[in-house]
Amino acid sequence: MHLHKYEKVWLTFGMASLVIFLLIIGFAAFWKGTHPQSHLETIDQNNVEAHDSFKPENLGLTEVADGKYKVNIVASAFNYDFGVDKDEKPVKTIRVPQGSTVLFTITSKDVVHGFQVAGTNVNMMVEPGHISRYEAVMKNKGEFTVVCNEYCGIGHHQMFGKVEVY
Ligand SMILES: [Cu+2]
Repeated sequence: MHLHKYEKVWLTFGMASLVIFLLIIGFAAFWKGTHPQSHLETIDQNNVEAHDSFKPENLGLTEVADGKYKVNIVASAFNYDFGVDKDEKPVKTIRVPQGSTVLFTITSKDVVHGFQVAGTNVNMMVEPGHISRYEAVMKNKGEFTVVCNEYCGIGHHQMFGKVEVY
């Protein structure tokens, strides 16, 4: 089989870059122990309440300092648990002022879920046995829908919530 000179050059370049990239990933993962940031913290998925952040009374929105908030959430099929309000009703909307910094901390009790606040930078994979965190500055006013973007079963489309920036 005859290969044109430029074709050979291009093939060699392609193969060589593939090998180089695989070596870099292998080195980072196996020698350096580099993993996605949000996967550093592990948790027992069958006993998430044992972790301070996921105790029922600590779920939902808390103001930690002026303009700084944290939101703790437990995801499960097919619900986001943002805690309960003062009437013991499940919270579905998180309200924060514009410009505030919000740290979202979330874990899953069962299967892989997603946590995306559509229209913002918040977009996490939520894995059982791991804690996912993401801190975001809520720059824009509006109502943002929280959606699960990892197909998690029959009621997947029922997993939602809302973040309201006022
Ligand atoms: Cu889902």
